[in-house]
Amino acid sequence: MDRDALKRAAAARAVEEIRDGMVVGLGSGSTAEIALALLAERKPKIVGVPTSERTARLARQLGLTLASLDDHPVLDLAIDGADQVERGTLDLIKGLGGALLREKLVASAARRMIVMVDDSKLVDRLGGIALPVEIVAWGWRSTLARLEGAGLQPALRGGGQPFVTDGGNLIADAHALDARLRALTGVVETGLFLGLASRVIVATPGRVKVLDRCAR
Ligand code: A5P
Repeated sequence: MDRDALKRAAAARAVEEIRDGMVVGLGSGSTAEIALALLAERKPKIVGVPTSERTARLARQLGLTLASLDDHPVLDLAIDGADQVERGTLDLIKGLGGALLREKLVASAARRMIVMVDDSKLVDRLGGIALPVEIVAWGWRSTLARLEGAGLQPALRGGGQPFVTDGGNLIADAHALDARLRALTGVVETGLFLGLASRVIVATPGRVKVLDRCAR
């Protein structure tokens, strides 16, 4: 089974949980986009809150009704992909697509967050991949130096042509995990999603597993 088929299997299972009348956070990334297409086929009576301009454009093309997080500060559900999922805790690394700030705002506003992944994303312990860190564009060199000083070995995403987020910020990919780095001046948000996923749907060849987070 190829990776896209696994993403589709996970997305299909997540979409089953969406009911008419819900306000649903719409994630970003390739798996979330597959879920959007599957959702739109059902012509659901939902309101979607997109986590990126790209997702908003696609959702509009698919005929989904959209609103902003300001219109709906509390959502019934958010569905999204992830770059890594820790078994047991269901903590996540997100942001490879650069939408982590809005994704985290939407996930934090949702009563439940359902994450869709293929089994390659499931790990015993988060790490071994870059942690995306969204930083303020103004004075970014100074912020990058602060991240460097904290031992995070950051690399500005895009290098000479920096990647700019929907919020007008930049992304530094850090090579160490540290939940405290949010406290550094110039850091807007990180891709560490701790305690946010309620359920993770993991597609493996031949089987879709549903992992639920236990209360801590
Ligand atoms: C977007 O910023 C990310 O957080 C994505 O949700 C994450 O990178 C997963 O993307 P894929 O579904 O494309 O793997």
